[in-house]
Amino acid sequence: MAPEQLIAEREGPVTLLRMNNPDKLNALSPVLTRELIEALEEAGADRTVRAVVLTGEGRGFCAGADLGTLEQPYRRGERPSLSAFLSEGYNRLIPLVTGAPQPVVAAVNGVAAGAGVSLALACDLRVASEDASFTAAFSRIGLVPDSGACYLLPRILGRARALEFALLSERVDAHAALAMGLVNRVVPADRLLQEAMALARRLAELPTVALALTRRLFDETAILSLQETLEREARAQDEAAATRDHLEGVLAFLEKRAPSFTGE
Ligand code: T3D
Repeated sequence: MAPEQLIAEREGPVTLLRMNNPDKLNALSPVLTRELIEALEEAGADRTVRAVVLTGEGRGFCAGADLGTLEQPYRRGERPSLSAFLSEGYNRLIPLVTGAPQPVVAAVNGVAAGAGVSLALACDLRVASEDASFTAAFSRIGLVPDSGACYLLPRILGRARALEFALLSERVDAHAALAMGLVNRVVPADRLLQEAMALARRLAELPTVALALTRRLFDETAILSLQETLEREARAQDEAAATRDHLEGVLAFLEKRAPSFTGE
């Protein structure tokens, strides 16, 4: 069945995923969540995909959970389990981003709220349009940050800034987001996709396995001692060293030429 709320395109080694539920600022409806999961599973299984770019259609990047899905049960006085909803949806989606075998770049075109911020934070790098903005949003509706935000926000912003962002749910514009370290770079709106794709193409030329292992080490070692970190690094180094790209990198250096990485 053709995707309804996600447009997936392939440009050479880069897969471009456009969330396409613009009337709701790309809120994560059950359909969009499922389609994102399927598209990321597909990209993850394809070794020729060397980078992924995630963006939104219209004026939103992603407004988080589709609150419309809660309207009917809440008006009927029912309180469906949100943890069950999370387990089936976002808790499957986020690890597909943070654990993708290739780098994932968020091209944040507009507002990101709630789980939409979590989704952007789960990506390896964030390029924001000057029109982008960010709000935790959870506290405004009496919820706690979810979809990995409690892990990602303090690590990316530091505890004090993360708490301010999460507790107050103020709307932070693109330049303030850059100053906070929430995004890696800000570009004019009309250049966003061009810049994000150029960054993705650059990443796609790098040794993909080593990049994914680097990200995994950063995530795993955050809660480990230095000694445990040294051991994890050594084990991962054996995995990286077994790749063709490692061999190519060393030989290229010794032969004083540019390396040609293939992701193998
Ligand atoms: O199951 C669970 O819910 C648990 C999981 C929770 C994870 C979460 O993500 S909780 C947080 C959910 N998200 C929010 O609370 C954000 C809600 N939206 C907003 O606060 C604002 O819309 C924004 C700050 C994102 C943008 O504001 P603004 O003024 O630029 O746009 P707007 O006019 O509010 O929104 C435009 C339309 O999008 C509007 O529809 P309409 O009136 O034109 O028909 C609005 O209702 C719709 N929309 C925006 N966000 C959502 C949404 N529709 C459904 N769900 C949304 N999250």
